Amino acid sequence: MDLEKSLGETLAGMGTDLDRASRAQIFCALLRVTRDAELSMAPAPGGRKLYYFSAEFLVGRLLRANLVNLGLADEAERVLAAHGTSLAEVEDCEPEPSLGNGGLGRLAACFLDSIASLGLSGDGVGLNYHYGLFRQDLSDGTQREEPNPWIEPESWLIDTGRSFSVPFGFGPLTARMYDIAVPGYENGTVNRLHLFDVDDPAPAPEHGIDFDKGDVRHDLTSFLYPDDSDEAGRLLRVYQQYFMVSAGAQLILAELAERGAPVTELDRHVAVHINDTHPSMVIPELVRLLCEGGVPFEEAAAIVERTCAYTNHTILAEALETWPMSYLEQVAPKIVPVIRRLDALARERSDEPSVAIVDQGDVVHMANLDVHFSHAVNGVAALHTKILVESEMRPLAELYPEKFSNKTNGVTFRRWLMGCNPGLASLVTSAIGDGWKRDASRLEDLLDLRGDSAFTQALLEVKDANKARLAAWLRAEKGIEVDPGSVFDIQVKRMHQYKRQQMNALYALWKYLQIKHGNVPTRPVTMVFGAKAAPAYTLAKDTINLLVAIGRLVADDPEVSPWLTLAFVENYNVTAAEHLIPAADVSEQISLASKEASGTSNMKFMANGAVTLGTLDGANVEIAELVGRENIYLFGRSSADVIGLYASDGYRPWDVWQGDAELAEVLDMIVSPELLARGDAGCLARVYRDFVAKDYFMALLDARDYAAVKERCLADYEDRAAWGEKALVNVARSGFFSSDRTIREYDRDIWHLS
Ligand code: 26V
Repeated sequence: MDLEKSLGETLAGMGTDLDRASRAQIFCALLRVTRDAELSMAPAPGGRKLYYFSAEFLVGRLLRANLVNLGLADEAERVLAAHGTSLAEVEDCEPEPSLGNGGLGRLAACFLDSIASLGLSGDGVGLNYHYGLFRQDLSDGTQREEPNPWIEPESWLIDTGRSFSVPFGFGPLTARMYDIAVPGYENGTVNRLHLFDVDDPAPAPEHGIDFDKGDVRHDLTSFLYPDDSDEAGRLLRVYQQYFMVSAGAQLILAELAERGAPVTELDRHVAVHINDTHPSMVIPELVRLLCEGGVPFEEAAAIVERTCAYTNHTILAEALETWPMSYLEQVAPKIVPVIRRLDALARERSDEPSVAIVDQGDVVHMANLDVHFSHAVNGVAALHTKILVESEMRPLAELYPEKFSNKTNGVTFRRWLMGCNPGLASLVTSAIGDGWKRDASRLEDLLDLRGDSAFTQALLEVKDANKARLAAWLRAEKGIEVDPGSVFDIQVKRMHQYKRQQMNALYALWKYLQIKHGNVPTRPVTMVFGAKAAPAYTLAKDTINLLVAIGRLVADDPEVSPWLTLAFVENYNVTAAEHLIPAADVSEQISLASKEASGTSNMKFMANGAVTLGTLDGANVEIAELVGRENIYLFGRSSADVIGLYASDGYRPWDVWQGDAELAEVLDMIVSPELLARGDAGCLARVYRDFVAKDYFMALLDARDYAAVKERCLADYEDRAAWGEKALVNVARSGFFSSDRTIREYDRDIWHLS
């Protein structure tokens, strides 16, 4: 495509041209040109076709990613530069959808990119949330949630004109199908992300995210994860899930019919992937539809079992979904008898109560349903899969050993290196050629440059440039001042106790006291946080308040502020990540060992030359194996120790702080007059009480080791040449974490698409 010509014609149609158009007009024209080019491109040729069902697709902005994959990014930069602007300026006009919460949703987006880029036939299936998860407002130091509208008159959504009727208990509701094109990387194929929507969506609430949860016909697709603290909210989540899977299942069978195949051949032509338990009702829905098509029940169940596969993303009990049968009777009565019969079939296979689909209280265990009626089940990192098989899902893994496997997560290097870090991408290409763009494992060729001081110096210079760029972005977008000459230590992820942002907060307070006592660091340190808290998760919101208060305390103190900055980046999202990750020196991955299924920001930071400071948890274990102990900073109790402590109920936080005066002093700071003057008394008191009396995720247990290893890490940073080598080894070994590798494994072992 001649981009300049198409862009010129589109702008002419809008009554303007490249020299006169506003950035918003140029964005709009680029969107149209890209989207329309994609519409005319062929889908990946199929053998089997994959449908990847997920409640979340955290796609981020799409203009740059689309241009990269269409091979038009360089030309776009050239054309825009010739007219006095840049892709960075133009893409700032693109609203970012928040169709996801964290790693689960971002993984789904990376997977779609890799599936298309490998030329595989596979579409996403999800919901078109109009106001997303929420936009985070921190203007008064505590999180307030606001709607995040993102659908403008001109958007990436394509109205397919297709719709399906979803049989709810109250009657049928139409699901309209909108598509977003998913182009492969320079391979001419385009897959699709199907987002289902109601016919007549409700307008955004005026303030906050409170809305009428009973008005399902209009509000079903308003928000991702509506508040589930009351029954209406929980029912709405079930409505959302059934809406997604019923429409998706009908689409699958319609496309199967279009291919001229009988429904009994579903598994020969189709692979269905269930991303966590939110889409689990696709199993009974497909069985129901096959039975309607004349297939006997047991045969239908067997076909569906051969079609479906399930990924578990967490071992936290709170996230393993269960639904009272009474909810399903109200929302999706047609699948209730199907679930009861599937439960009976499962009981023929095992009489162990813990693996039943429907328990004695008539509650449906979605993960159990998934394992019984999928042919493949996987965890998302080696350690996570081991814990699933050996403890969390042991009875099921013993029943179906052949179903379980590991698929270590990955990320798309097209967004997370080529897109967000052009400086590093071109340095790498100048050193080893551009084969790594198609095969990230080629990044290992960089290892030959160990000991080449000119190259490590160039690598450090790229990092410095990215830090300066981030500092400018933080000032312009978030009103935050940081010193680009300081060490950038970054923790960005969902706010959760198991991820232990609160332990990092203790480090900040300890460092503050150290500096007050005259122990100033060799170089200033900038601690950066970004995180959204689930709206009903009080302690997570309290921790945000604590971090913001510490940021103020540090900034207000002229003895400390030259040496320490704590910046909390409001409304952390994919766009913020694309600015933060390329600029990080230290990547904070400090979850309590055994609790983080995988983590994926750890992989992105590594690929961008940050060094990990972390526990041996999730994919950190595999990162450590790849880079070697000298290129990662590890601390904390092992997963085996932690699992043992939970089993023996052997952890008492007060034993830790009562025996450690320095730690007790740091804890007292949380409720000191200085912090109370800068934070919310209720929030700070709750955080303090949780630390001293509960500390379920054992932050105090690891706090000393964490601080000691972090100090060693910061000291090592001063040997610039040695640090440059660490960064080099991290980039070079990151190729394993390409989602292309992950998707090849899913295809080889589970989907068999090609
Ligand atoms: C969490 C929440 C919290 C807010 C309210 C609604 C809700 C619903 C589901 C969940 C579970 C989130 C599961 C998740 O995101 N797991 C993450 O999956 C990543 C991709 O596999 C993995 O890297 C992370 O370790 C894991 O936490």
